[in-house]
Order: sequence, then structure tokens, then C-alpha cells
Amino acid sequence: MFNNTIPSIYSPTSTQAPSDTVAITESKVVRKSDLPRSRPAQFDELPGLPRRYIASEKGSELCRSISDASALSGSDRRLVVVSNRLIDPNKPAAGGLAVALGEMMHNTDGLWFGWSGKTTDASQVSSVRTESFGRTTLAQIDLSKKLHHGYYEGFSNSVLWPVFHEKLKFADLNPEYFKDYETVNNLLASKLGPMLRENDIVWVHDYHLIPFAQQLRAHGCQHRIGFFNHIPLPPPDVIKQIPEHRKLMEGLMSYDLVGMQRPEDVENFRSYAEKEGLVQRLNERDSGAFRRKPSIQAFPIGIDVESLRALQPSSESEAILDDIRNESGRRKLMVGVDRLDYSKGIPKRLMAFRELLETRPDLRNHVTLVQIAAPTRQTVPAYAKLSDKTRKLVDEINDQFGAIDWKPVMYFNESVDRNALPEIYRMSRVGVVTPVADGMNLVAKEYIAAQNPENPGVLVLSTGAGSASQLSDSLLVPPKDRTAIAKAYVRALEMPRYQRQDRHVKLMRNVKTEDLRWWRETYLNALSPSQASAESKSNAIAEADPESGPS
Ligand code: ADQ
Repeated sequence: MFNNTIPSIYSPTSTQAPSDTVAITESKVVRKSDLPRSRPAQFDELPGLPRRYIASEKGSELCRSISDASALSGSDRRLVVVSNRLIDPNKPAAGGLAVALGEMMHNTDGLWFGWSGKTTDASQVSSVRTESFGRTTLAQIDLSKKLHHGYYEGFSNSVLWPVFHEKLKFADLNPEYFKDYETVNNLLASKLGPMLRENDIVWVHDYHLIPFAQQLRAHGCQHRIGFFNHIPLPPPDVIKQIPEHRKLMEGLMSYDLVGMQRPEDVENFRSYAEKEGLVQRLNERDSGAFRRKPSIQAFPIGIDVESLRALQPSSESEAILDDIRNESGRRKLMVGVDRLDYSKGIPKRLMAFRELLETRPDLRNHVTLVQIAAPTRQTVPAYAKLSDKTRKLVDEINDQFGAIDWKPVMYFNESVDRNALPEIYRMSRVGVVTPVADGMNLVAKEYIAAQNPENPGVLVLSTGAGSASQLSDSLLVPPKDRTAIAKAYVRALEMPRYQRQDRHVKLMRNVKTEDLRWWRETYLNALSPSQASAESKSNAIAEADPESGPS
């Protein structure tokens, strides 16, 4: 369980990274040797970045702004989380963000703000509705159908999602989408501003809300504001496929801290900023209201191992569990659990399974692939197509190889109750996680955490997953290589127990150490006001002695 407060913020040891780390606060996080190319920068190392924190000079009194970050040392500090969707207190959490933030917010004195999940016909903006969720207040607004379409289905999920996952063929670069995206960010910021208290720390999540801090700053807010990008950030040439990329990426400069999943994402941002002269452009415009000194660092997200292992299936998942239990008594199981999203590589995974059955007839009738695929974003055309394609592949494989008493692919096109997942993972000899691109992928970590250490299963993981560098003791495969994936399936199915145990011990070490709490604490430590005062002190020294400043 999480602590009731935000312990990281109060930690006296939270300020400086050891010298062999690039970022974050603990040496185990990101070692230089893990890095792909040259050292990913904290953003304050870029030439031309203003050395001093520049406070807002403009802005209305919409926000109760603060002028001195070091004043944030009182005990009345609240964590304000902003995300597109909030948790539904009446439903089990599904989806990476809800799972990652749900329990933390339940036990934290905070405010969680975002879209309600409801659209209206009215052009007028709804008022903010609040309800309690443990110790947190959930605050939500409805959006008009038109605005929501451009912001969510449009720019967020038909531009940013495909481009950031390097699936450009699914991008729809309609210029109207960006306008609605900006409007919604502005609208949300204008609603949150008056609710902020002096000592609040604001943590904004994900690609739907990149310009959010810029909009809050325009209203005069000077709070510490952090951003965490849950999905990959691609190389500059790919980002530049978005017509509005300059405006978009400038939005990140209004945060105090920008968190990414992997060092590669940090490197891509640094490289983009350098190539595009991002810092210089902002300096030339002398836009004091928006200029900050953002730090950009990698914080790979983890899971709460104990909470996951403690989950017990409820009666509502008995039917699906009985089917899978029955199958596991007869054959070896392989399992995939995903949202039905083109980034997750589900068709290639199925094709690799077909290749396995073609090339290893002896395994027919001895292995079953359980694929659980939750419908998602069904109003975006690319998702409806994927849904048809996946169903067709499943049917083809079952028609080609199935027998009276064997269905090679058990396909559940639904979101399964989270409580049932650990048992499903544990029953499966192979966990199959093969995204083409994925910020992190929590299913990979959940699969490891749920295993019985005496007789663990094997994780087949694609290098497209952000978790691949942490989980390098899994069987790593290239996401687009069907034959390599099929071979890894065979290796996993035939791996002797001692090897499975050996790999599992190593994988578990990482999953347990770099867990959800560690992610949250390292992030909030870096965002904490004490970090701000450390930064501002080091700037003061740098300015007094030009020789000691960043080059
Ligand atoms: P997602 O793309 O949603 O998250 P992922 O990290 O795999 O992907 O998280 C999915 C969560 O939802 C897991 O906890 C999983 O158990 C659950 N889930 C998935 N499919 C399910 C199903 N069919 N039924 C029930 N539960 C299901 C985004 C990024 C990821 C990043 C997370 C967190 O795309 O790369 O890891 O945010 O940062």
C-alpha cells in the first residue's frame, strides 16, 4: 500500500543525482551504459537555455500564484493530478494510467482533474462536478461533442498516438484537430486554475495534455508543474511529420519537469530541441510568461507487485476463468492481454503462432494461445479495422488447425476483470507481449510478478516495449519478425524449469525494485520544491562564477 502522504516531497535526500547517472535521483535508474547514444541531457544543459527561473510577468489573477518556490514547504501541500480521464470509482481500473494512479490517489490528499467521459450537445461548457475518491477529490467537466471529437479522436488519437508510435499510415493530419486540442487544453486549464491552492504541486499526464502548463501559465500560475509522457517520443524527423510540431513541442517548455519512460525518449527530445533551436526561439521571443527551465528525465513506470499478487478473482470472472482453467489442465497455455490497439502487435503475434503450428506439427493440440483484447477507441476508424483483422486471423487459425476438442486460439474480445488477471498469467507457461512500439507496457511486468517462483512461465517480449531494457532476461524478439517470434515461442514452451527459474529470479528483482512506488517517488522528488531551490541555488552560483556554469 502507498503511504498516506507524498513522502518523496519531504525526503531530504531527493536533490542530486549521483555522478554516474544521467537523470533521476538514484543510481540504479538510468546508467550511462544503458544509453543508446551520447548522454541524454537534462534540458538545462542545452545552450541558450535561460539560467535563471523566469517568473511569470503576465497573466490574470485566475490562479493564486506564488512567487517563491521555496515557500512550498508547508504540510498543506496537495498533489493535483491532471489527466484526460479519471478513474471511475464504481468500476475496476483498466488501462495503464488508471491502474498506475488509482491507488496512489485514493490514499493521497489531492485533487484529480480531467474530462468526465461525457459529451454534451451544448456549446456551453459545463461546470466542474466533484466527488470523493478516498482522500482525493475527483473534479471533472463534460465537453461538447464537437470539441471532444477534435481533441480526443482527432489530435490525440489520430495524430499524436500514431505518430508517436511511428505508425504514420494511421495518422490523419486534419488541421482542425489541433485547434480543438488547444481549445480543450485552454478550457481545462481555465477551470483548474481557480481550484488551485498556493502550495499545490501539479502533475499532468500524457499526450492529450501537452500544452496544459502553457495554458495554466498564461493564466498566471507559477506552481511547480510536471508532465509525464506515458507513450514513446519518436526521433525528430518523425515528430516533424506533425504540421503543428513547433507549437506542440514548445508547450513542453512551460513545465518544470518533463518525465519520459525511456532514456531514448529523453534523447529524442534533446535532439529535437537542438535541431529546432527550441530554446533560442523561445529566448528571442522573450516570452517571460512561458519560459521555464524544464528538466527532462527518464522515469520508467513500474507496478505494485504486492497489490497485484493479492488480487482474488470475483464471481463475475468465474466463467472466463473456468474456461481457461479447463484448458490449462489439458494443454500448455500462452497468454496475451492487451487493449486492442495497433501499437500492441497483436496480428503479428497471431501470425507467429500460426507459423509455430505450421512448422511444428508435433505441438498441435498441445498448446493454446489465450488472447484477451479489450476494445478501445472504437470511434477511430483504424481501431475498427484492427478489430476486424484480428477476428479474421483468429478464425483462420482456428479453422486451419482446430480439432473437435481443440481451439488453438481462445479469443476474448473484452476487458477482463483485473482481479482475474494474476491467475490467468500464472496458468500460462508463456506470456506474450509483442508491441511494435509501447511507452513501457505494464502487462509484461504483471506477468512476471504473478508467476509461481517454483514453476514460473517465460516472458516473450518485443524490443518495441519500453520495458525491454529493464526486462532483458525475458526472451527478447524484434516486433516485426514473425519467424523470430515463432522461434521464441518454441524456446519458451520447451525451456527447462531450472532456466525458467533463473530468468524469473532476475526479472523479479527488477520488477520489485523499480516498482510503482519507486516511479512515483523518484518523479515527485524531482518535481518537489526542494529540488527547485537546489536548482535555483546552483544557478545563482553559476551566474556569480561564469566559469562554473553549464557550457
Ligand atoms: P496502455 O497502452 O493501456 O498504457 P499497458 O502498459 O499495457 O498499456 O497497461 C495496460 C493495463 O491495463 C495493464 O494494467 C493491464 O493489466 C490492463 N489491461 C490491458 N488489457 C486488458 C484487458 N483486456 N482486460 C483487463 N485489463 C487489461 C499506457 C502506455 C503504456 C504504459 C502505460 C503506463 O501505452 O506503454 O506502460 O500507459 O504508463
